[in-house]
Amino acid sequence: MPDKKKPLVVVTRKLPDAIETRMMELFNTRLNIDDLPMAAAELADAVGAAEVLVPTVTDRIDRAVIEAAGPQLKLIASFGTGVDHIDLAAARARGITVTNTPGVLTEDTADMTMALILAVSRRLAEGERLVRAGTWKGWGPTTMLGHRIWGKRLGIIGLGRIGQALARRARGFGLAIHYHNRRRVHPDIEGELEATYWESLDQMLTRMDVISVNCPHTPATYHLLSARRLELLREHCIVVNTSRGEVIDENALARVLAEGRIAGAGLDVFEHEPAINPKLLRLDNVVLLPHMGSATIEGRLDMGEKVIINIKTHVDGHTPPDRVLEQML
Ligand code: 8YV
Repeated sequence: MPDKKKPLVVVTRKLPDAIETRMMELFNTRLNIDDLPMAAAELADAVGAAEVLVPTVTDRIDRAVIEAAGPQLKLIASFGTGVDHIDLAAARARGITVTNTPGVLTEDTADMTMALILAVSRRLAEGERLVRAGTWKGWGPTTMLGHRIWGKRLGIIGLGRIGQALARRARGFGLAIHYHNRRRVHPDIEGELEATYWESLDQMLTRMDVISVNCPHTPATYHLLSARRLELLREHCIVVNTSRGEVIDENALARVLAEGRIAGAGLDVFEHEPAINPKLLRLDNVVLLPHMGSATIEGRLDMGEKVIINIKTHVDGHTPPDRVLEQML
């Protein structure tokens, strides 16, 4: 018999065992052991019964799904930091609280961003493909030459938690930090990072050697790196993105890369995941990763712990620590 006092929690994807076990102990938890992403009809079914829904980035929790929810659905406790897959306004209108898992994937995502900067500049993926293809003819003085990053300029779009963690790493690699943000960060942070602020994104783009996208995807940042802005980049510039594919006009990016108007790109996220723009697949100067910026065992456990704390505090009648409000974005 399910315990009446425990809320029904529906989890849409397979989470780490330790997290699922704890959720089973604390709540009436419905797991998705097979890990097959739920179709829209299954999501509608889930919100028809659940008191708490635990979705991930792969679930589109749009207005239609939220309108299918029964009055018992009170909390969407997302497993992840980005919330662009959830219609926050629709949730608010129905009195549904939304939470996420910020902070715990900052360092891992910053590591992956740095790895992409290095991989593209020093042609890591190309070199690996050469060795594995068995076509490597041995060392040569002019073969596989990349570009030095020491002494170059890194322009960070979005100097939030992940952007700052990237900046700290990048300084160790000799990169000068520049950034564009909606709001200028506190002078202490600017001082620590020796960061130069650009109110005008256009102005920053024309001057950088590396551009990293670290802002969330919101209506205001959709195609922020538009075709026009990509044209502003210098020929030797590389672009990396570990945030959301939608922040870059992916077609335009593929075009400037193919035409050699910029030097390369490192992408962990895509506009239509898991579909990859076929034009990108044909390019050697692009490193493509399957959205694994936060994919560490430690990070996933921390994310799960945050989900549990958010659910537990909400169920106990308190404001969950990671409540997301539209005005925060
Ligand atoms: C997560 C992410 O793994 O948290 C985010 O915003 O992009 C990812 O790194 C994913 O969202 C899990 O739902």
